[in-house]
Amino acid sequence: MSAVELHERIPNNVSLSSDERLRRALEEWQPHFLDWWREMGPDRFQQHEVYLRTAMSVDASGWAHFGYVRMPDYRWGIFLAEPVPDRRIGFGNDYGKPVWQEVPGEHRNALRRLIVTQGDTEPASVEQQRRLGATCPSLYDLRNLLQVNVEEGRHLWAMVYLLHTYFGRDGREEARDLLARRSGHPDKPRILAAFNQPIDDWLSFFMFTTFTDRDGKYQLLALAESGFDPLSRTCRFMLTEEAHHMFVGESGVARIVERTAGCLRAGRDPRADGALDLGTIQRYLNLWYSLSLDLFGSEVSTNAAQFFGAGLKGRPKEEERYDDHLAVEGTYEMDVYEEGKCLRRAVPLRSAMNEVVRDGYVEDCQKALDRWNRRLEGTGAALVLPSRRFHRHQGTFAGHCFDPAGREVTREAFERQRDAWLPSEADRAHVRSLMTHGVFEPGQFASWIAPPARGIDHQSIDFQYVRSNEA
Ligand code: BYC
Repeated sequence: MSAVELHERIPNNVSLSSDERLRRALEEWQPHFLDWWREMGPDRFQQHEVYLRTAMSVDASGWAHFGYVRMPDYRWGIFLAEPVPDRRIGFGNDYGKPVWQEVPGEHRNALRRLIVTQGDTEPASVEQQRRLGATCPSLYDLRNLLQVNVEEGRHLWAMVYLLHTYFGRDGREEARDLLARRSGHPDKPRILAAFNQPIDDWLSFFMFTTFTDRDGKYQLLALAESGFDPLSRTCRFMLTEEAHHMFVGESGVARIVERTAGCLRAGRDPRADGALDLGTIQRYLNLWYSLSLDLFGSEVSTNAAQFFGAGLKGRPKEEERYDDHLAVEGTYEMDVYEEGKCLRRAVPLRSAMNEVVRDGYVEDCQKALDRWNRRLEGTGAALVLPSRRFHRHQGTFAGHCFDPAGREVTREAFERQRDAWLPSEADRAHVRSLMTHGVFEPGQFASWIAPPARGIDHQSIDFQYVRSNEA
């Protein structure tokens, strides 16, 4: 294992200093990244000192270092998890053969596409969230937002490293394009639909980091299984950072719910108390959960079958959870929309891989909801996950309308009920009215969110997590 080169212009543990061409190519990309960061990264706080964690090594313990950093000085670097000795391909047609250290020619296009799609989501999310700082509910939350943002920047570096190292000129072009597309832009949008949606309030941010970052976790787990070892090692390290993003989302919604529950228990109207009502929370949940379900692709997918067969993208925890790693013969039961109705049918397993991964995700989301609902005990109210058929734009249910319980409805009925099921203009206006300004006093919190149980890195809740550099 090569040592961590922390003091290089690009911190890394991939021996960049011994590969002159690659180092130069990445150093050429770096100023473009910084330009993009200045233009599209977090608005307003670039000169502030932020109490951030920075990756310093890839050891399971103690890889993170906390300290004040101005975001443009953040040490974005290239970190791969330790190689697993004698690692073998864990699934698909090449099952049991040694993993690849170079890109096999026949899989080049498919791998490039997977890496570009993954890479595209990282800067997209930074773009989506760029204006949130100004309306933060506390310094603690502002710091968490900015932490998530710098780490998404690092995840972009991770994918750009793979593109530059293994895909030659095409890879360098793709790396440039990753900085050229823009979330929500009519002519040069980001690749996946959820990453073109605006995130302009904190309820959306916490729902996004709960549900969309959780898709990230599942996709990274699937790519961590890849027979292309550099991709696997890159994703394994990214997963260590992803956990904090989901914590930010899930604990953020939990704190909102706690505040709402407090009002309900006291017999007060949350809205009148400057908190969020449960209906609005449910509608935002419905939106971000359904958008995130789309990110798993079609239920029946030849792409997914090809990725699995080729050994490029497996199932999360392939070795621990499954016995049959070839998946040539089995079938998978799922709901599909065929012959004008929903029916359950057995789909050849390889073609069902997107649904297999989505099923794990749905189960995981339900656990997050159960934790939120514990905060609502005694109020008689609860949040629910809508049916996976509801409000879908990819896959078998796209183009058909379902209510949140999963019953098919006409388009007219859906449109009539839309404001009861998805955030309405009035909801958005209400949410915005609660979030007109930021709360920048240490230890103070906006009226619509409870304080967290504890601070970051053993610091107190009223710690100055972000400070202007004159302070
Ligand atoms: N939007 O067989 P299909 C994260 C396209 S999040 C738009 O259904 P496939 C993060 C698809 O590209 C994780 N287009 O799907 C989170 C294909 O296009 P072509 C990101 C979509 O290919 C928060 C066509 O529909 N990582 O890390 O099996 C913050 C039919 O394809 C969508 C990855 O996604 C959509 N939702 O699966 C920051 C992993 N869905 O070929 C970061 C890499 C499908 O007809 N990507 N399409 O032009 C993949 O594994 C696959 O591309 C997908 C789609 C799972 C996304």
